Amino acid sequence: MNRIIFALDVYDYNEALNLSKELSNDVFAIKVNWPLVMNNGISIVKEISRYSNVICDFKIADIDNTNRLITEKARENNAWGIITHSFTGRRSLKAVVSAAGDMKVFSLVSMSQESFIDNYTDDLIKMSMEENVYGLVAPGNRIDILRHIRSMSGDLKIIAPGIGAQGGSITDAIMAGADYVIIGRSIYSDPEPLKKVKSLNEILGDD
Ligand code: O7M
Repeated sequence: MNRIIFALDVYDYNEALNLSKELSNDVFAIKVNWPLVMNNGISIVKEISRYSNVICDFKIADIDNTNRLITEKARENNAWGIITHSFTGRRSLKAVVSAAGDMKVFSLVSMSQESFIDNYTDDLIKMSMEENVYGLVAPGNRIDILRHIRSMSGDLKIIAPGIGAQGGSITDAIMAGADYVIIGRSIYSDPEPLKKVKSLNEILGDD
């Protein structure tokens, strides 16, 4: 089982495709964020989906109708999952879940940096569970918060950024309850990204 979600935060088309092909067998999913989509268009999601599960990290944070329009575009382009904010409230979250169809919806309930969202994390978890999301985004570098979120979130999958470049430890995050860790710079800035992924998988005891 692979527990790494690779954060493909690059601009360049060829670099993105080459990294996707190279790493796809050794990661659980590839997370695509605005920098890549802004430079290449949404169709890059479909292209990468030929190699790996793709999670569209669009951190959707708008009214219900706009959330629906964004979610539909990710779905049309074969995304496996989509990440949405939840602080915008139930109506907005419902719109994402309903437009997502078979796509997995991950709701962000706490960030890897301190933010005002920290004041509402418990409410956001409860609402996300009531709205039947598939998983939550929780900080892998703020271990007490991650542990608390794990304790409140039942069977929901937790995906956790903040490992490596932001100071978090991959083993601490998994021990605190993350199902998957999101890792970007520590992999794509390494001179040998595949070797790096394999060594992280070894630390986790994953092949
Ligand atoms: O490993 P890094 O620090 O290079 O990359 C971390 C990735 O996780 C990067 O794509 C961020 O946008 C994302 N992320 C955070 O770093 N912190 C958060 O609180 C939330 C996310 C995220 O993935 O949200 C879904």
